Amino acid sequence: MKIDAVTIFPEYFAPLQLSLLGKAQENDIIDIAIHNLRDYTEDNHHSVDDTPYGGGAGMVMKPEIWGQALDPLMIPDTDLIILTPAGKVFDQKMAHELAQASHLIFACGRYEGIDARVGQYYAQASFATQGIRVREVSIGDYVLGGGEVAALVMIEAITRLLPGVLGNPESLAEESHVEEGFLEYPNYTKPKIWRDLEVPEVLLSGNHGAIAKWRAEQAAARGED
Ligand code: 6GU
Repeated sequence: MKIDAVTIFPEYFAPLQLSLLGKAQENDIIDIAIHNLRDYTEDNHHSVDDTPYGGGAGMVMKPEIWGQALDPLMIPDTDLIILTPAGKVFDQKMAHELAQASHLIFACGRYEGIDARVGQYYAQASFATQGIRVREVSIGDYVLGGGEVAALVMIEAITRLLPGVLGNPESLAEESHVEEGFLEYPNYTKPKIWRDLEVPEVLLSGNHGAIAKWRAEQAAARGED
């Protein structure tokens, strides 16, 4: 999978070099490129935003600069993800859909967002026929300073679903229960007693049937909260 992210703060993406994501890049399972939006400005001040038509607070990101940055990235079979608190809320189902993609572009807006014509432009039929899709996505019902952290969240959730990214594919299989609406059961490891708190007896029993039943009950009880 190829991933591009366009941002005015490339440094936000430093954590992508860590852990499983760093390994997945070394192993060529994913290819991530971060692009600095300011590199596409042509004025002396490298300005990326301007005042909103119609008035109001805040600034809006200029469409020409986004066009310059995005045009060269727009190859056939691309999902352009525009990060905005007004978008469709990202969930595990969308993570699975996007894990099927061959190329994702994350457009990280700041200020009051990106001029609405940017999404409108790439959603036109001439792009759609090349397999270019546009989605506005939010990661939840709260407001962040910009799309960078949201892009990181999505990249982590999506790429860990790709074959070869997780060290242990069984943890993915077990997780599918979470996605079916069952929440996970509580987990314990050694020691058996920690600060007077004991591991539930059934987990020490070696009775796999009883353990599975207990875990299902616990998971269901967690789901009731
Ligand atoms: Cl994608 N962007 C911003 N600025 N705030 C958000 C968000 C995105 N998702 C939730 N809150």
